[in-house]
Amino acid sequence: MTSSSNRGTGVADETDTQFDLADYLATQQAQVEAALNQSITVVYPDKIYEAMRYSLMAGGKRLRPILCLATCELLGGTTEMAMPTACALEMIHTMSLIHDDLPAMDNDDYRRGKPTNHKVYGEDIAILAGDGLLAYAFEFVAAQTQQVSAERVLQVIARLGHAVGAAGLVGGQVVDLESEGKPDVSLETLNFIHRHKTGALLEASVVCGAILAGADDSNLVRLSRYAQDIGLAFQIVDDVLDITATQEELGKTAGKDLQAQKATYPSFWGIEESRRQAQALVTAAKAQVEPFGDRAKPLQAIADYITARTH
Ligand code: GRG
Repeated sequence: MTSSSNRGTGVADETDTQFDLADYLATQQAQVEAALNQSITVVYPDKIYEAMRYSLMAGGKRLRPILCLATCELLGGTTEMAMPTACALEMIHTMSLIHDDLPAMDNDDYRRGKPTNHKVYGEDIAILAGDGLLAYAFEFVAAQTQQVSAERVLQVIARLGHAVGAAGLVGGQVVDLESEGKPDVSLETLNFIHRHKTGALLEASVVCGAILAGADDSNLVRLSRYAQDIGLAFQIVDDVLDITATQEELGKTAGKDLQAQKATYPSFWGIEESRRQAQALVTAAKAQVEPFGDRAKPLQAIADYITARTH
């Protein structure tokens, strides 16, 4: 029987129990860590594989893989179907962090509580470690995905490419670099930067999970809206934390935005209004997935976690 709360999504309610996010995240993180750990082995030339593993296995919340797994499962797919894509998303995210930290970009010394890749391996190897992870991410999806039709795998690969390139992360990073130090960056430009630099991969995480499970168009639209909202909320909270959290909490240099004279959401709205705007986006995101009923609880709890997080 389909309850009134999930009518139209094609997904039936299964549970009505309290959802324990901490437990869910710990379980999913452990599975992702294990899969990532197996994804890359060190062979000749050792240095590049070690550099790739150094950043990939340096911790991190694993939010993108978890979103992918949660969305695939929401629509009746399995962890096995989504894990290669989940790992690829983390490889892409990690490579973007390595390149973002380079002296030519954001120039940072710490990431995930450790010295950045170029501080350990040098700039040349750090660039190549990023390149290696990016290329391997696509190979990994194509070669490792099982129990999913070739057509869906192809759609996932296209979607990932779109999120990474000039229409996504790369485009967002370019506008971010161009805006640095400028006093007149508009809110529209700031939104463009973050919808691309941060939002595109978060959206791809959700959408790829949905594609793997065979989502229809209306569910893809609904889930995509959910992801866009949490993506922007995530960045607003990131900007607030850059001001309010310590380096120990963040695992990276705090106060970086002010130092680099970057336009941020708090610079437009102040801290309290930024928190309010992030909360409003999270509320909207949760409403998008409400029609899925209890099976949307992981996605709703992850949305709440985005505003509650301290790092
Ligand atoms: C993708 C080809 C290619 C090039 C990279 C450098 C660059 C182009 C883009 C920058 C992308 C970037 C670093 C965006 C910031 C996203 C963000 C908010 C990162 C922090 O994410 P968390 O908090 O980090 O999920 P953890 O460490 O928990 O995974």
